[in-house]
Amino acid sequence: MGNSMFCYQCEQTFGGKGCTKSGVCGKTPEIANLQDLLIYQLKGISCYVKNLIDRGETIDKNIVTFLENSLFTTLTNVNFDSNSHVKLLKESQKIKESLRNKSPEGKYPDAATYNLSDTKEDMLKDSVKAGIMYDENLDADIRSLRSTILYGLKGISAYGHQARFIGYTSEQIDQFYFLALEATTNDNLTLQDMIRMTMRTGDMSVEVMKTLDKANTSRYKDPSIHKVNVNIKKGPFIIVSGHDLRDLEMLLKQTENKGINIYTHGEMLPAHGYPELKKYKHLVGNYGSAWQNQQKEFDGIPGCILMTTNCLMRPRETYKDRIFTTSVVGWDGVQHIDVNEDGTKDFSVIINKALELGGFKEDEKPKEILVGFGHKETLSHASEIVNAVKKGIIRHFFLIGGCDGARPGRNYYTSFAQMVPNDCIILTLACGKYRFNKLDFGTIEGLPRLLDVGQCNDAYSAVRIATALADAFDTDVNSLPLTIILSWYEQKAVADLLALLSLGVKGIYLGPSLPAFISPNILQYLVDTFDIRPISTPEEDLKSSLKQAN
Ligand code: SF4
Ligand code: SF3
Repeated sequence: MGNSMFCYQCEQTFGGKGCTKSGVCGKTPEIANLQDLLIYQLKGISCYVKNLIDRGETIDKNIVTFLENSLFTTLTNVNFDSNSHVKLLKESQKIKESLRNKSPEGKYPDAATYNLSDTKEDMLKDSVKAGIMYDENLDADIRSLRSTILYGLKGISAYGHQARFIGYTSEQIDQFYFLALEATTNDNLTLQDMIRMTMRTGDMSVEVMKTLDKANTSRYKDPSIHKVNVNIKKGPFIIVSGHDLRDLEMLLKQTENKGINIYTHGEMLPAHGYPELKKYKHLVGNYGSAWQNQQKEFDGIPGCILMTTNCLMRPRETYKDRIFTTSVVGWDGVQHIDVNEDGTKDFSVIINKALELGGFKEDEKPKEILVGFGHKETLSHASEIVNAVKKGIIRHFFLIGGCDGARPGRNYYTSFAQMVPNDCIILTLACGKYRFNKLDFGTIEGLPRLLDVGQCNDAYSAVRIATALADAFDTDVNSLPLTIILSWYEQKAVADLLALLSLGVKGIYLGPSLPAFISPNILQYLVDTFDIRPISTPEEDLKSSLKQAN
């Protein structure tokens, strides 16, 4: 022990089975094992909290926040710093003890009765029993559903964290974290119970995305069409990556009139569509492409980068002094911006560093793309869209959503988008779009053929759009001329997938590979119940989705 680990939570997992020596993502066995133990602690805490919930007691919000932050910390590409993990582990033990004192006597699972060791070395030894594969006798399908629920919850925690930071929460989700985690330790639950809990995770994923949509659109107003320059401008700059709009807003405020340009990166691109963010003149554009190109694109740049959520990759030495993390994101040796008691953050170290680095020397010729097709904007064109479909001008819609992986040669989604016939509309969301969103897809009836709905959490917007269109055609979402192609990489995409399934959406094309944590029987269940289709080739899948529709 010490050098081994087991993690299979993301799509790039080693050999499509599990990372056992080190993470393909850069996660060391030490971090992986501390994460296992942290999750074990959260499960233990949840057993006590469930008891309190059952007795009608209210949960301390600090415990909810702690649990949400801890779950988010263990999401792929978020935190690689062992000190943050040890700190969270110690905190978890305090919380556990306080809950234990309030709980009735009884039989609790090992995760609840375990007491954290004092040193990191001993914690690492203990972590063996927290491993996913530790109980060799556990039924493979139960293990599969326990993992699916846990990963769905991790995705939910990321969205929940973002919404809470803006001041929006949902009582249902706050409770669900504990109920679901308790279920993953409960040996009395049957396969049927676990399937129900998995679908419930999907319901809660819809609920959290709805809460986050409310948070974002209340604070920053509904997104509307906006052009974004994807080339650079002269001058000092800070690049903001990740999903957290409030971090971006605070940084925009603190950099006003300082001669610093702010660029979005990756999943922050949709920020340009929000009126209350795009109003800042120094939010000048979007930098770089997909997250997996960051090491090359950040190499030696004369400015700073702020990582607000996933996806962080090992920073090269050429920019380690100018990349900063905040919230739950962390990397050993990379400067972290903490949040103050009142929710504010002080970004002056980044600002000073950006000024010192001097920035880009020249303007590049601007190149613009469009963003901002959230539910409100897109549905403001509903009657044109419906008429165009009725007249046969628009034949089909393709929603190409989800995350992009790091593997080179992942051309399926780009090829697919390029092959979509001219009389069809492509909707995009999340970060899977970066390999094709700068291509020109032209227009159809005055509407751009490529409409970007937003971040991965805007799957909620896509659902709103689909439901409204279904209503307009007097049918249901599954009968619309719409095909959903979902690319999954990390656990937010698991939450998104479960959300769509819980809404009864059928016939989703899922790729680039199937999750390693889905057992053959569970896959069969998903195929039988939801007609989930593993992707094949763009040609085949395009043909079958258009055929299906006719
Ligand atoms: Fe492997 Fe993904 Fe886990 Fe990283 S997060 S260790 S790449 S399965
Ligand atoms: Fe992407 Fe990391 Fe999933 Fe919002 S930024 S999604 S992978």
